[in-house]
This record gives sequence, structure tokens and C-alpha cells, in this order.
Amino acid sequence: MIKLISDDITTLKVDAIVNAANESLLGGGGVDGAIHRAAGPELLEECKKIGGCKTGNAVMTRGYNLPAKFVIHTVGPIWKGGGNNEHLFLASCYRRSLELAIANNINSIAFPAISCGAYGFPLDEAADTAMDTLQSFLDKNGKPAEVYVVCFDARVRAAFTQALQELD
Ligand code: AR6
Repeated sequence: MIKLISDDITTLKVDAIVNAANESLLGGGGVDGAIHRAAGPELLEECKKIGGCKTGNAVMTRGYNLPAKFVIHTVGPIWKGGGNNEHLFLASCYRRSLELAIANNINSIAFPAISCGAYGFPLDEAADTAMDTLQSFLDKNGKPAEVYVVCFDARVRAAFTQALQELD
């Protein structure tokens, strides 16, 4: 099941929320900043111990003061025009996050629109890649049971709604 919701990801009571982080894992703006503020300083401490994450990969921490038990930090690609494997890296972010989730018995997971803010990925293209990757993973693995994509504004909602409709 893939469901779109319009909400602040930091308020969701799911097993894991996904963070659109950067390779340092030391925090930043956008959804990353919001997650660190809501989780509290222990999140940064755990991230420092991990020591970074490559673009397209994902790592997991506890959720600390968040309602979510875990945070899966993934690093989306910076959009550079589309000729630098941006779509492959973006797909990898969704897939690696889901692999970590099922390896840790996570049944409910919420994604933000990875790379669609500061990293400048065109929304329609990001939405297509996100939805195709999520659906393929679910078709193959049959879990996690609940996958949410959080649409923080109307433009994101419109792009992801269209991409979801195109799946069937
Ligand atoms: N809940 C859900 N979605 C949100 C929230 C929130 N609280 N806040 C923002 N968004 P961005 P990126 C949406 O820029 O493009 C950071 O500085 C936002 O509207 O957060 O992957 C990192 O440290 C947009 O649709 O992530 C990196 O340096 C989406 O989340 C860099 O930005 C992603 O926007 C990563 O850039």
C-alpha cells in the first residue's frame, strides 16, 4: 500500500520516517532541519558516530523525541541537469531505505519528496521515479505493509498524485 499524505513528517507516528539528508549527516535545512529539531540533540550525536553516508545510500538511527521509532537517513542526488545518473541515485535512495526497513521489521514508513527541495530535482520526474521504485519494491517483497509519501505542499502533492495514478 502506497498512500500520499499532506502533513509535517516529524509529527507522524510510524515505525520509521525517512530523512532527506546530505552526505555529512550533520543536519541542514528543509526536512533534515525539521527532523533534527524535533528529535533533539541525541540524533546528531548518533549521526556523528555513523560518520556520513554516500549519495544513494541509507543508514538508520533511533528517533529519540520523534513519535517515529526510527529515522532512516538517505542522501538524494543534487540535480545537475539529468545526465549524471540522478534518476538512478534517487531510485537507490528509495530502494535502500526500504531494504533497511524490512531488515529491521519496520511495517510503516513515511518518505518525504527526496531531492525535491534544496537539491533541485524536477518534481514530475522525481515523482515518477519515486513511485515506480516504491511500487516495484512492494510488488517484489510484499512489505512494508504501509508506505506513505508526505507531500509538504500543493505542488508536491500534484506531482505525486499524477505519478501514483500513472502506476495503474
Ligand atoms: N515534512 C515533510 N516534508 C518536508 C518538511 C517536513 N517537515 N520540510 C520540508 N519538506 P529538502 P533535498 C519537503 O530541501 O532537496 C537539507 O539542507 C520539501 O518541501 O528538505 O533532498 C539537507 O541537509 C521538499 O518537497 O531536501 C541537504 O543538504 C522535500 O521535503 C539538502 O537539504 C525535500 O526538500 C537535501 O535537499
